[in-house]
Amino acid sequence: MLEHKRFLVTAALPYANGPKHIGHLAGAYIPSDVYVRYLRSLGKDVVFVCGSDEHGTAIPNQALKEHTTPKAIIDKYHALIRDCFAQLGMSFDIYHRTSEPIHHQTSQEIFKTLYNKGLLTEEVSEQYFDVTANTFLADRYIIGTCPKCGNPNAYGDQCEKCGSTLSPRELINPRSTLSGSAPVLKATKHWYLPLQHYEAWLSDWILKSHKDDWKVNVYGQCKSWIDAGLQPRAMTRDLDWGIKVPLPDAEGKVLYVWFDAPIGYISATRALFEELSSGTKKFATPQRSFAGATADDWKKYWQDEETRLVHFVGKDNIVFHCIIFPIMLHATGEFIVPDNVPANEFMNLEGDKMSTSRGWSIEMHEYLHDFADKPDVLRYALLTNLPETKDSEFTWKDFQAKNNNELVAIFGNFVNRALVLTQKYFGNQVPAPGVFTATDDKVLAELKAFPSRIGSSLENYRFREATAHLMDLARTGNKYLAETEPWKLAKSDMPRVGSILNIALQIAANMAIVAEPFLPFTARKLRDMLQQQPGHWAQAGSATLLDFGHKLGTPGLLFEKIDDTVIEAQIKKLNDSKKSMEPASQPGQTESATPVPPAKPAISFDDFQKMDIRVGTVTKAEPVEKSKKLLKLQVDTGIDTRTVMSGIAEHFTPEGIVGKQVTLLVNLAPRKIMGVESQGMILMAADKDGTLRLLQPNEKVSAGATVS
Ligand code: B3M
Ligand code: ZN
Repeated sequence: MLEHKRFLVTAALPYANGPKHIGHLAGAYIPSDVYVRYLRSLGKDVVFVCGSDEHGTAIPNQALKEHTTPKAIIDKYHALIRDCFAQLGMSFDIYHRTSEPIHHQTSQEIFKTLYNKGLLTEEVSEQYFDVTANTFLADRYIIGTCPKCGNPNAYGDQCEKCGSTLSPRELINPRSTLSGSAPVLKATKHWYLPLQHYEAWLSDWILKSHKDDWKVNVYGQCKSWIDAGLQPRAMTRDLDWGIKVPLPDAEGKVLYVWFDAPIGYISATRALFEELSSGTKKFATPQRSFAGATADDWKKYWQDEETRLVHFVGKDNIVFHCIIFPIMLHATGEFIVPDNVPANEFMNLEGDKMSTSRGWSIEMHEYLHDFADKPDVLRYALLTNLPETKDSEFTWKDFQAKNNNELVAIFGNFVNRALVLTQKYFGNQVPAPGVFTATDDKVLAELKAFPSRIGSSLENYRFREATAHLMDLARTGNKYLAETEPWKLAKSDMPRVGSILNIALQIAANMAIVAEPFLPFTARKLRDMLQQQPGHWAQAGSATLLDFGHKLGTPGLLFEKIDDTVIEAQIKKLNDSKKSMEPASQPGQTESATPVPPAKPAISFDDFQKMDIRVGTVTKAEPVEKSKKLLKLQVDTGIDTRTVMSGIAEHFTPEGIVGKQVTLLVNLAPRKIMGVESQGMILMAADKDGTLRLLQPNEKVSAGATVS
């Protein structure tokens, strides 16, 4: 798995346009840090880079909102995010910025290489231009009416109400957010990367070579992009914030943010070696010795086939890291391409999508404000719940449970017992091991197997599984103490007590090594308590990490219980912040004055589970005599075909509804309606004006599919 000579690991460069939340941490950051710390513990030659993404419309957009300059925005959020990462133990060798000159230069060089090789195409197209503000408008600066749902404030790239992806030309009555005026179409020239020319190469590289080692979610996304056929993509934009296009006839044009941002990994590596070789430390935070490094060493990490390049990202970044950036790298003919992109899905929060703008999130700096001494608890709660194969969910209750029932009750408890008993019986010195019993042999054999078990999960990017193995090691230690009960033997057989505690302490010393990638702060505390030097992964599994007679430090608590009141306060804070983000209803505003029925009283999950909701297909529909409202439907529920009387005749014709998929409650007690027995109820959404709409899955599903 790890046969490469050296490793370059990247974590997605966060936009410096606002604080980042724990969903970001779970997506790209914590897993990459664990991976890199593991590699370092193995003694591998690894470089870990990250930094701020400071271009794109997101930055000037935020500046408008905060009534300040883009420069002020990136300075503020770069510092905030960098410091939060540091406090959470992210062990980057450099945390760089894309606003740095070396990055502008590197991006322009790569653009020029592609241009000079004749690989970019020039195209003139019509784009919206704001005459008042005298500028072309990025998609986000145009709003108008959504052609799909009628939302009057849809953006040029997306309608946030119905979720449709849009292009500015689709908006009805477009207007500029800069001046409020209607934009006009104006011709403009851009440089495109013809992605379609690289389809064969991509198929070979991803679809053939990485079918088995890339994660299913990543491979699947790549495959559907490639199967759908690739299109030329503009690599430049009309914008005054960004990296200037390095061509004579490109006034007012900058590089597309997704062109320059991934190059940020290269320029960060370049900056790292420049700083290492010159002895300066502006952005570099080297985590190991780079003795003898030269400024040119960055090339080894980017241009030598013996380097393994791994990009950690969230799922919304997959296409850029698996398709567009690799094409750029490959097309230059100078760079290696990633060996893997172990992208995660999203983490939800207390039953809803995490979103800073809706106030439904836990921002890193907020967590650190309230739990400054608990970075590892968050790391652990996230690691045990990573959205590795599908979206996952963070809840404060789970956070509390992971802390109280696992970190405190298992990990911390084991270590504490071993140390306190040694203090009590052996004056805080490691006792001598005696003759091992069968129980001892068994636990030592188990101990020996742990490092490679944890390591193999990590090498396969299965961080949840690796974290579970780590906790199992602590469990093994606890079980050993529970079985051998040294506290009962203290009166009768002190040498045996010594043996047991020697083994327990060896297990604790092993935990200090293998826990380090996951819980670096805890590992350090544990090493202090054991008075142990930082160890290498290769030493783990051993029963002789601590010598007989070795003097231990002061036993303390590694973790402390978190009370219900603390958790309740967090839940309240979350709900309050959501409320404060909701638009205040102003008298006279028709939109917010529209009455929406109030929420019904809460029901239990069990109540909800009693309902059997299925997707079925209407096979037959007929009017009902003497009823204006009812239709008599035959619905194929997958279980059977049954009759359902539905009050939808004013909204659907019989012909219009036959063949449609519908959602229905199949275990509603049968009722006679107009003399016909109705066996179920079709679910509908009632709009403000009373119009009924069918609830359908967004793609066809098989009949009988359950809804939950
Ligand atoms: N800044 C998007 C994001 O933060 C983007 C990533 C760039 S990675 C080169 O999700
Ligand atoms: Zn819409």
